[in-house]
Amino acid sequence: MEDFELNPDGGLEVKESQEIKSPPLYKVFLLNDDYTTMDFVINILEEVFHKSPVESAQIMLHVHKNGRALAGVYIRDIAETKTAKVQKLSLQKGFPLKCSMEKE
Ligand code: TYC
Repeated sequence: MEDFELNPDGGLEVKESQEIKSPPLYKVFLLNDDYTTMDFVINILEEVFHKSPVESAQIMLHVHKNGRALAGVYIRDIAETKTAKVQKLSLQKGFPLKCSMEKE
Protein backbone atom coordinates (compact mmCIF):
# COMPACT_ATOMS: atom_id res chain seq x y z
CA MET A 1 0.00 0.00 0.00
CA GLU A 2 1.45 3.42 -0.95
CA ASP A 3 1.27 6.44 1.32
CA PHE A 4 1.88 10.14 0.63
CA GLU A 5 3.30 13.02 2.71
CA LEU A 6 4.03 16.71 2.09
CA ASN A 7 7.67 17.59 1.38
CA PRO A 8 9.15 20.98 2.61
CA ASP A 9 8.10 22.92 -0.51
CA GLY A 10 4.52 21.71 -0.29
CA GLY A 11 4.73 18.96 -2.92
CA LEU A 12 3.43 15.47 -2.45
CA GLU A 13 5.98 12.77 -1.91
CA VAL A 14 5.41 9.04 -2.01
CA LYS A 15 6.39 7.52 1.31
CA GLU A 16 8.11 4.18 1.47
CA SER A 17 5.48 1.53 0.99
CA GLN A 18 4.03 0.19 4.23
CA GLU A 19 3.40 -3.43 3.44
CA ILE A 20 0.70 -5.26 5.35
CA LYS A 21 1.59 -8.90 4.77
CA SER A 22 -1.28 -11.34 4.52
CA PRO A 23 -0.65 -14.68 6.24
CA PRO A 24 0.34 -17.72 4.16
CA LEU A 25 -2.61 -19.76 2.91
CA TYR A 26 -2.93 -23.54 2.88
CA LYS A 27 -4.86 -25.71 0.46
CA VAL A 28 -6.76 -28.56 2.05
CA PHE A 29 -7.28 -31.60 -0.21
CA LEU A 30 -9.56 -34.57 0.35
CA LEU A 31 -7.96 -37.88 -0.63
CA ASN A 32 -9.61 -40.90 -2.18
CA ASP A 33 -9.79 -44.35 -0.62
CA ASP A 34 -11.76 -47.53 -1.33
CA TYR A 35 -13.78 -47.71 1.90
CA THR A 36 -15.25 -44.34 2.85
CA THR A 37 -18.81 -44.04 1.56
CA MET A 38 -19.69 -41.33 -0.95
CA ASP A 39 -22.48 -40.09 1.34
CA PHE A 40 -20.05 -39.61 4.23
CA VAL A 41 -17.65 -37.57 2.06
CA ILE A 42 -20.54 -35.39 0.87
CA ASN A 43 -21.57 -34.82 4.51
CA ILE A 44 -18.01 -33.83 5.43
CA LEU A 45 -17.88 -31.32 2.58
CA GLU A 46 -21.18 -29.80 3.71
CA GLU A 47 -20.50 -29.78 7.45
CA VAL A 48 -16.78 -29.06 7.66
CA PHE A 49 -16.12 -27.14 4.45
CA HIS A 50 -19.56 -25.44 4.15
CA LYS A 51 -20.09 -26.48 0.54
CA SER A 52 -23.56 -26.70 -1.01
CA PRO A 53 -25.03 -30.18 -1.57
CA VAL A 54 -24.44 -29.90 -5.33
CA GLU A 55 -20.83 -28.71 -4.99
CA SER A 56 -20.16 -31.35 -2.33
CA ALA A 57 -21.29 -34.11 -4.70
CA GLN A 58 -19.13 -32.67 -7.51
CA ILE A 59 -16.03 -32.44 -5.31
CA MET A 60 -16.59 -35.97 -3.94
CA LEU A 61 -16.85 -37.37 -7.49
CA HIS A 62 -13.69 -35.50 -8.49
CA VAL A 63 -11.83 -37.15 -5.60
CA HIS A 64 -13.28 -40.55 -6.48
CA LYS A 65 -12.15 -40.26 -10.12
CA ASN A 66 -8.87 -38.34 -9.76
CA GLY A 67 -7.50 -39.26 -6.34
CA ARG A 68 -7.87 -35.89 -4.65
CA ALA A 69 -9.70 -32.56 -4.86
CA LEU A 70 -9.41 -29.16 -3.26
CA ALA A 71 -11.85 -28.77 -0.37
CA GLY A 72 -10.81 -25.22 0.58
CA VAL A 73 -8.03 -22.67 1.17
CA TYR A 74 -7.44 -21.26 4.67
CA ILE A 75 -4.87 -19.76 7.03
CA ARG A 76 -2.84 -22.46 8.78
CA ASP A 77 -4.86 -22.58 12.02
CA ILE A 78 -8.15 -23.07 10.22
CA ALA A 79 -6.69 -25.58 7.74
CA GLU A 80 -5.29 -27.63 10.66
CA THR A 81 -8.59 -27.50 12.55
CA LYS A 82 -10.56 -28.67 9.51
CA THR A 83 -8.07 -31.46 8.83
CA ALA A 84 -8.33 -32.61 12.46
CA LYS A 85 -12.16 -32.48 12.30
CA VAL A 86 -12.20 -34.69 9.20
CA GLN A 87 -9.86 -37.15 10.94
CA LYS A 88 -11.98 -37.25 14.10
CA LEU A 89 -15.34 -37.66 12.32
CA SER A 90 -13.89 -40.35 10.02
CA LEU A 91 -12.39 -42.32 12.91
CA GLN A 92 -15.72 -42.13 14.79
CA LYS A 93 -17.41 -43.82 11.81
CA GLY A 94 -14.56 -46.23 11.16
CA PHE A 95 -13.62 -44.69 7.79
CA PRO A 96 -10.03 -44.11 6.61
CA LEU A 97 -10.82 -40.76 4.92
CA LYS A 98 -7.79 -38.46 4.90
CA CYS A 99 -7.03 -34.80 4.15
CA SER A 100 -3.73 -33.27 3.15
CA MET A 101 -2.50 -29.69 3.54
CA GLU A 102 -0.28 -27.81 1.09
CA LYS A 103 1.12 -24.31 1.43
CA GLU A 104 -0.03 -22.16 -1.50
N1 TYC B 1 -13.86 -44.07 -3.46
C1 TYC B 1 -14.92 -44.10 -2.47
C2 TYC B 1 -15.92 -45.17 -2.83
O1 TYC B 1 -15.93 -45.68 -3.94
C3 TYC B 1 -15.62 -42.75 -2.35
C4 TYC B 1 -14.73 -41.66 -1.87
C5 TYC B 1 -14.78 -40.40 -2.46
C6 TYC B 1 -13.83 -41.87 -0.81
C7 TYC B 1 -13.99 -39.36 -2.00
C8 TYC B 1 -13.02 -40.83 -0.35
O2 TYC B 1 -12.35 -38.53 -0.45
C9 TYC B 1 -13.11 -39.58 -0.95
N2 TYC B 1 -16.79 -45.51 -1.89
